[in-house]
Amino acid sequence: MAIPFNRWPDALAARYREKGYWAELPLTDILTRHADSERTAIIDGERHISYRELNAASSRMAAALQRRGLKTGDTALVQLGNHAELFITLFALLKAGVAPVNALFSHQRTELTAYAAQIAPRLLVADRAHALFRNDDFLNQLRCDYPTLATIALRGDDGEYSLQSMIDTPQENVGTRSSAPDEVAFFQLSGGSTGTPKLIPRTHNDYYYSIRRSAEICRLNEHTRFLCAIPAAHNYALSSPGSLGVFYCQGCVVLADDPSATLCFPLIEKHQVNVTALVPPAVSLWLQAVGEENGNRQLASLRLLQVGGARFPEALARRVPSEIGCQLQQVFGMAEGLVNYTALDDDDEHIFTTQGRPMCPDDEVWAADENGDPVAPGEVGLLMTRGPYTFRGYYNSPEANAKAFDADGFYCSGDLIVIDKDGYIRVVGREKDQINRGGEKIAAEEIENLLHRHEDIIHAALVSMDDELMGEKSCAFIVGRRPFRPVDIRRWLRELGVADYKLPDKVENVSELPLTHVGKPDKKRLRQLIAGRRLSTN
Ligand code: AMP
Ligand code: DBH
Repeated sequence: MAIPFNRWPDALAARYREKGYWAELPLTDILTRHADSERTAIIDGERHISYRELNAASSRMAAALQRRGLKTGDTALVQLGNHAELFITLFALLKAGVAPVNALFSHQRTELTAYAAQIAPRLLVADRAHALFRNDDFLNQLRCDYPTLATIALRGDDGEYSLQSMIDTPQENVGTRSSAPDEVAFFQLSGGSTGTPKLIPRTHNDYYYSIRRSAEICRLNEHTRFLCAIPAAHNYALSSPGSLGVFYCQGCVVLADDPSATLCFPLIEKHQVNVTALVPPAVSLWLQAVGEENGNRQLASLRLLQVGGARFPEALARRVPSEIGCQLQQVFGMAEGLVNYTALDDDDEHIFTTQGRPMCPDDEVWAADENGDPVAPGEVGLLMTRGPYTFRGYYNSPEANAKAFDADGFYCSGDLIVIDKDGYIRVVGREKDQINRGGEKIAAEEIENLLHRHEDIIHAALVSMDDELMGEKSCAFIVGRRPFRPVDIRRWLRELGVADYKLPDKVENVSELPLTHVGKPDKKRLRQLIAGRRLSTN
């Protein structure tokens, strides 16, 4: 059975097909088009995996899954870090027609439970190295909650759940059964601004277009050697053009656990990496490191540095070409779809001061005022968009969709933008209740809900505060029956099982929260308070 999702209206779908954006191919084509290639697809530590091996390994796993009863239209919850198994699993699932949610490795019990609740997975793929899977407690809970969970596969397990044996065991070829190109291939994660993390259905057709077009704009080819040092499952790292864009062009993906200079610089030198993608705080650290001994020399092979995920200050942007010694590209994207790039041959002013232009001629993007009408040219407004790879609705979320879309199907991302006369976009702010912590998004409401579960917390509000390195950090204002130390708050949230990046960086005890005239916490006022006080970080 196909997974239900909000489809594009027929007229637009016909247009996207006619223009060749929707190529009617499954995402597995990214790999199978190179099925016989001996070129290296992935370098993961000491392992070099060729396209032929990657294809064969994912086919064995797909066959094993089909033998265990998984079928087209089923869903999977996957949590793997930056390892080859993430891609083997992704292609295996696509070949078997099973749609995964690829949770980030930093996610914990709260996030995984919320994703599982939405998709009722038939398969779990996870890593014994992750704290949640060191023992079987969480597995047993999932088993209990989802009696239809057919299979569990764990990286690092040599017992009955072994992912490795599923990948390695020869299988009779049962033929692939990927879902149809205009159906859901997998779910992408939204950064969110509401209480529960939302899922974004992505079809083969729309996602494959976004990958092909991104690879074209970034001029990838079979000589591309891409360092993937940010979370590989994230939309940016996966598709802008990311690892999938590199595979499409038969290049090589070098995997790293994190974007630290100490880890990445030697990898860049050793594997002659020529493209990578970072978030702004990582660039700051790289700029610092190149000033130190030999840093720049190790980066000699690097040609293109992409920066996205959060606002990249112009002052830092200007330093990239001279200090890191490569071209800069700004990327402004969202897991919901729309991606903007500065072009490689844009002039410096556009590259340093804008977040680029929409990648597709049929991306419709405009800025709306508070009444939903277009603002005057050059004025600030809310980003509204629709197009051939921008989703039409969160999975199973009619209420959220009623708020996030206008009557014509334009998605409002919550970003405040200015569009210049040439169509270049500048991100100047945000109107969604979200904190962008160096590219990692925190939905304030999700954390506030967890805080409110504490019996001694009467009221809580999470707001952003400026931070030199991260761009933004989070501050929790607490009205409590007693004062709370930051460690108390963080421990409470950790016990509830939430990703570390969502833990408040600062905690402020207050006797009451300022309210807006409609009685909601006045977050603007709270942000001013924290900026004004400049209290020492705790
Ligand atoms: P997500 O919904 O988690 O995929 O996050 C997408 C959001 O990240 C966008 O709506 C922006 O708020 C933010 N973002 C991504 N790239 C940039 C960028 N280059 N500059 C500023 N904000 C960005
Ligand atoms: O932040 C993002 O979500 C993002 C940034 C750059 C993204 O999804 C993308 C490019 O595709």
